[in-house]
Amino acid sequence: METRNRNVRDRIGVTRRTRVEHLEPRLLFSTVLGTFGASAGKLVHALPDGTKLTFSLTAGTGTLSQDDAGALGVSTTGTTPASNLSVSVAGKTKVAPIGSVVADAALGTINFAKASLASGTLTVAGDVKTVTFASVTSSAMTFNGTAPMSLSVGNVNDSTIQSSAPFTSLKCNAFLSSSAHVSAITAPWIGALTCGVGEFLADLTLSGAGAPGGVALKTAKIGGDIFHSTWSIAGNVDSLTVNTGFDVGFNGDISGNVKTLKVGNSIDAANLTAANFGAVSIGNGMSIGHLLAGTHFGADGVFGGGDDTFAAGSIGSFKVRNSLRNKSLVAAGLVNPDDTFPVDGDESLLPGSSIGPVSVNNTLTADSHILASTLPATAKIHVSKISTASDPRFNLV
Ligand SMILES: [Ca+2]
Repeated sequence: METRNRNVRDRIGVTRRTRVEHLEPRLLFSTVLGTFGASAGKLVHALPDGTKLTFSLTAGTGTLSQDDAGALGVSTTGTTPASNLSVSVAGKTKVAPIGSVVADAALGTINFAKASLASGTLTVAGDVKTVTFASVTSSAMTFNGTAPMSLSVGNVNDSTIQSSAPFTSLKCNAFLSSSAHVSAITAPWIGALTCGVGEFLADLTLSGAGAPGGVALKTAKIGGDIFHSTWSIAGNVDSLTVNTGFDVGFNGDISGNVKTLKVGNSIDAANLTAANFGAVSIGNGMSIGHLLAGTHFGADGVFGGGDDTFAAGSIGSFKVRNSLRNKSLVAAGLVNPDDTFPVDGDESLLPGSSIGPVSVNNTLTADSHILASTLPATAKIHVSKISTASDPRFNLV
């Protein structure tokens, strides 16, 4: 093994210097290990370490196969919305890797809480009510139904979830991505998006199609940091709670209104826009952060780039427990013709835009701005009430 690894490294070294080697696409042959289901009963499969996997399906027929690389695949046929597909795991291996799950019709549940989808695919042709995995790594999940469903995916890494069905609930512990825009979630709408303590690095695209009351994201509770990702949400967001914050490389464009935005730590080198914000509170502060009401980021989905559009907007209230620093900008109804920041004198403020009560517990640096055509007469900065009309930080340069 030592020798082989060294050879691989040597070969990579040579390849980098001399040429790009094109590998033949590898065809994996798969062997059927057995069937399970309503008439076939349960199927027990032993992993090389003796761990027993027991597959069951309550209506329809399942087939377990293994490709020549050793990856297990599950396919089902003849299922109905009452079909429950599950695997139990007993032995040394606590979470069994599964390479693929393919259902050619609707299912009730896929209970793979003791399995990980690993370097593979999951495809459900029809509706499915509940899907549970312990983890998902380097995989693509595709849901082709239309009925609302719930999905729990544990720890996710470098994976995509593409769904024509909305999620009443989408839960993860972490949603990582080894580089920007590898992990992604695409769906019509999400009722409750919950990500535990881990980072949430997936691009998030919600079309808002069929969203009840136009609410594309009802509640989001994200424990860890959010960065190097793009959110594009067509519709309203009721409650967006981010325990850590938005960080470098994040752009979020929400076409509708955000009722409540709570950021536990900070908005740093990140950009978030919505038609209107209600109450905004930030536990720490903002640094090179942009929070904009009325702006939309255009076709590129990101702040700037010459394609942003500007409309009137409002921020109900804005509260920061620490400081706004490093050219941070909080604005409602800002027009920025050259679409470049920081504010440099060509901007204007659309009438009918407003920011409500403002409170910054520590510092609002001279290079940071809070801007709207209508501002409260005074704002609380540190221990003082300052007049917004005469303070350059509340006025265009
Ligand atoms: Ca843009």
